Amino acid sequence: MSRLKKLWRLLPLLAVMTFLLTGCGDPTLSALQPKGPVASEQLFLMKLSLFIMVFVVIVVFAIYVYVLIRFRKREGDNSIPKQVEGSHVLEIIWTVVPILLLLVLAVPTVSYTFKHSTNYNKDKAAVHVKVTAHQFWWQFEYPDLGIATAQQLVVPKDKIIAFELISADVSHAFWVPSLGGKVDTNPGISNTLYLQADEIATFQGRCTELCGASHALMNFTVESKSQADFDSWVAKMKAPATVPATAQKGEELFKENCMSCHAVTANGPGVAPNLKGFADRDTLAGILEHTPEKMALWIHNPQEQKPGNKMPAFGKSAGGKLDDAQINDIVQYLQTLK
Ligand code: HEC
Ligand SMILES: [Cu+2]
Repeated sequence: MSRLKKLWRLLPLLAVMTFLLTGCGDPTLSALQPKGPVASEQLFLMKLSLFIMVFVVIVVFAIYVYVLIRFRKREGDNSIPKQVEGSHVLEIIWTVVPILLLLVLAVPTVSYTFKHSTNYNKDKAAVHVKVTAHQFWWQFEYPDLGIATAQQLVVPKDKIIAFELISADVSHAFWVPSLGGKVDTNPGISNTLYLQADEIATFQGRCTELCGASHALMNFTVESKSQADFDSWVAKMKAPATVPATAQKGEELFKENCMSCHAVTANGPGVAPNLKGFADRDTLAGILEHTPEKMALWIHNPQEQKPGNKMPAFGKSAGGKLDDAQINDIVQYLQTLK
């Protein structure tokens, strides 16, 4: 078989690899497509170390191949090659070159590490957000603004967002690949982090510490807005909700069944996601589509959607006490929570 034909047989493998590797680039969930200064600087460090490593591999292999060919044993040649043991010149070269490469790597790495751990939590110009991780949802409080939301963090573009991160139960980790990070959230110890978004967009976030049955479903989103849109979002969160007459039956049922955990005011107690502004969110529980059908499915039996979460089932067939009509009334009410 000709060499070309053999190579040809590798084509399907190459095609599969291309598909797999190009799949790594969801632009809302990729550290390789940074959308803010912290993520860009972290990507720069990744590239720098990668380039240095590739450079070393290429140089070492080139010398290796050259020496193999140039100094190979030729037929009839029985002479002993020149001995270089203890050569000062060689030893200095292979000591100094790695030291220089490590310095090139170390100086920006150390300086960015210190820069990225700057604590902006006392900075008046930054937006302060207290993140509390729960099995399996994220609570975002804005202590200076007196509001709280869940699953969908809203931030103004081009502003430093100073986070204080903590966990209400086990260890989790907070990561928004497009903006930078990540950092652990631990019970009893608060960590800090700052991020900034350069674009008006929605980014995805993940929990990156195995924290229980639904760890892989503990997703959240980050929505960056212009300062004006952010301000009007804050005003909306603070404004009291108006419930239209069509949703009053749902409101009654909500007060009876859900109010013990969920708030619908600017700021909630934090046992469960604050549902003020819920109607304007893009996701439900961080993982489901924000549609009336999925809301009914969630209320019917949240355990089916997110095993092990702390919300009980309400649907009659799942052991709860609400029938489908009642659940639909509640869903109608939820959709008015602007
Ligand atoms: C025992 C406390 C508790 C009660 C009672 C409760 N929930 Fe929940 N609910 C939770 C918790 C905890 C979560 C977060 C689940 C997760 O994602 O891990 C949640 C999540 C939700 C979400 C998704 C919120 C988001 O940010 O996307 C909705 C919607 C919701 N509940 C509606 C209701 C409704 C409607 C009722 C009443 C019929 C209700 N809940 C009763 C604890 C409760
Ligand atoms: Cu987690």
